[in-house]
Amino acid sequence: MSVPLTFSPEVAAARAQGAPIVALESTIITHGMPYPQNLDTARRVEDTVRAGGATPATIAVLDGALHVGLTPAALETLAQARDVAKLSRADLAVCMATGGTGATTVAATMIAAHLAGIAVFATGGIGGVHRGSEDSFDISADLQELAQTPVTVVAAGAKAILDLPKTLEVLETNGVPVIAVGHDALPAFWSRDAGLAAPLRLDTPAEIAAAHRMRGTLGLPGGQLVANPIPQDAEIPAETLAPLIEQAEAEARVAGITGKAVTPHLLARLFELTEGRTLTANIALVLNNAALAAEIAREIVNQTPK
Ligand code: PSU
Ligand code: MN
Repeated sequence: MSVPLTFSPEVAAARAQGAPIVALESTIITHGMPYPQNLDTARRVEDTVRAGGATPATIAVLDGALHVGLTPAALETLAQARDVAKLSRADLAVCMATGGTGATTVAATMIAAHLAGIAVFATGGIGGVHRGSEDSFDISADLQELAQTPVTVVAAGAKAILDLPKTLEVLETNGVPVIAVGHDALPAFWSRDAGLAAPLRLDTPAEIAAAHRMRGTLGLPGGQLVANPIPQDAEIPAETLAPLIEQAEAEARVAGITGKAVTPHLLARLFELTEGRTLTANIALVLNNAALAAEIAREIVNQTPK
């Protein structure tokens, strides 16, 4: 049985030509940003990929079908939908088998991208090891996915709401290269510098593409995490955010919020506590990542012998 993927006309055309494609996730649309900024951002991210010479493929499950590339109408419907499921590796098959609708996280988007032969994926920030994980065991399935699925994920580092040193340790244990772009420090989503050294540094899309291809040549499973610092004029310094993150975390603990609800809850609370500054920064960094991902996707196509 072949894998049931539904391609948008734009993505189908790019595949037929062997043109560069960039996968995009949909949880950031349904659970990461409020309407209407989510729809506006999703469209601008797609346009940024196109302006960079690649084709955007936003991924989601609609009525049981795994879509790779959404039509403008489907994107709009998803951005306005309520109670959409948040799909990670564990949930994807159940949602499809039961005709459900759901947004894909980094993990589920990587699975779909790989099935569709897409090498590069742009997002905001990956999930990771949550603070207090020694008690909650809350470690995002995104980390396991990076260990096993060969897709290069461009993010602005890991979200500052996470335990970043532990997140780096888990990635290292699982053989995932964490590559900061043009920068020695690990970027922390809303801030350019997490106060930690990045394990690896590369300075050009061509080098990142070559490293992606070399992993394939070596037969190594898993992808790469490309940590692209937020543009300077959009960043919120880590010191400004630290006390607000502590507050949001403490409130979530008291309210008994656990599991998949944690990340969306913290993002929404930080939006309130910063009067929208985290959202403005989030939009800027996603656009920045989409532009870099398009360049990497083009390099991979250029470097691959015909
Ligand atoms: N990046 C954002 N906002 C988000 C996410 C990423 O800017 O909402 C989503 C991604 O889909 C990521 C998920 O995979 O949060 C992680 O969720 P969890 O910690 O439950 O694994
Ligand atoms: Mn989690």
